[in-house]
Amino acid sequence: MSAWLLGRNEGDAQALPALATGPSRAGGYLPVVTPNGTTMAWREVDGVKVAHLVAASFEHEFAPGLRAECWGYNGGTPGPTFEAVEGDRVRIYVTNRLPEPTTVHWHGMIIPNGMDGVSGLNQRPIAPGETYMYEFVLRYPGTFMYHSHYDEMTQIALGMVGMFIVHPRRPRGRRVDRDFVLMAHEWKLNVGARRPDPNAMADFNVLTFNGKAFPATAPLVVGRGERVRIRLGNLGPMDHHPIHIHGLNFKVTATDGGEVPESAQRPDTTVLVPVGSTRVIEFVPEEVGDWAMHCHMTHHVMMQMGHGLPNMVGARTRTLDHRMSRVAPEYMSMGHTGMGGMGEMEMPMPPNSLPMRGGPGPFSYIDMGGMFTVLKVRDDPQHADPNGWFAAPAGTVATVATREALQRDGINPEAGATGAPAQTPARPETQGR
Ligand SMILES: [Cu+2]
Repeated sequence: MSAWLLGRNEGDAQALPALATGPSRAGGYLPVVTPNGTTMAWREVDGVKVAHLVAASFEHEFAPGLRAECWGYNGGTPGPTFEAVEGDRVRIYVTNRLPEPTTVHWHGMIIPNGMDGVSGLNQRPIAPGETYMYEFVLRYPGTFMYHSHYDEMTQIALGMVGMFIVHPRRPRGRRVDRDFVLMAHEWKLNVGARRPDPNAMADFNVLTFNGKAFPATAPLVVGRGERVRIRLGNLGPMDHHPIHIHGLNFKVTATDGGEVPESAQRPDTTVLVPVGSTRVIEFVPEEVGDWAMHCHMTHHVMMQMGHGLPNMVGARTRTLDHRMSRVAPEYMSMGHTGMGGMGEMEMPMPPNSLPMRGGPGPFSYIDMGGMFTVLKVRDDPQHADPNGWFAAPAGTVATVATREALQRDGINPEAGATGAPAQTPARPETQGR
């Protein structure tokens, strides 16, 4: 990575790039962090920032135990995050090592038409083995993306996506202390399959942030009182993702179309990130802890096994289990009391598959997986262990109600919600009588 990439907002002139000639570079910028990902390295040639993208197939790990042959850039999906400054001239070489042609489109950028990358419309597709050159000036700052624009259904579904951040030449708006890039994606990977299915139009079963499904998503560690920016992007095939963060509220400060005027920013706790869009959110967390950050679509915090199951909730399974035991002694009906806890069961799994959800947590199994990560707000983020859990002060964790507390507050667990005796006692049908 070039030294100038380390320039920060503090205006440290020593950290500035050699080609920083204009006064506007004097501010430098705070580099973005792409959890589980990488930042593209530039080479400077006569004042132009030069980079090389290689489109190829590679083996990608969504989470330990789940791998697939994906397509992407420089061995990653998403590809490396581009990061540059408004006004920069960039020259990006694209080598195609895929078995079919490809192109790269610079999503949201206003550049000469012939650089826009739409196969057939703006250029001839890049044949396998060829290297093309894109060159343009980054006229506007913002949070943009890049992706294939040839055989989009296949290539985007297989992972040909990435983010492109352009910092303003003259820093403006409120300075942030943390700046993250998170790209949502969705995949259809049949249990035991080696490749994601690009023909899927629904029923995606692996949901990812920056190519990883929880528990493989790296947590975001931030400080209490810090101003945090998260640049969300979505180039999944079909689904919009309502991204929700616990323990704080944020404002959408920009999209891939530009900045949102302050007068139009409203507080929110969930932001919908439509396919083909970026949403930039900013917030200042005031409460320390481990806060969930996830897509709020319940099927997007599931893994492969959580889909396509028969509805067993409330089923009386005793007879079924008895009959099945004659042909399959190991057989055990599941899901008739609800599906919580399924992810943590020690069950034999088919090769290359993950249970329906989840990962280990500090109290018990966390039964969300997929598009889920943890925002770790700490008083001392510099020294926080990213893998460590929040140590909650005594008396601040929900726990079982004591008899004394129940009596003190006049709560009768046997009574209905209104305090009147319950009309229907808990039904024993789930016991399979
Ligand atoms: Cu979602």
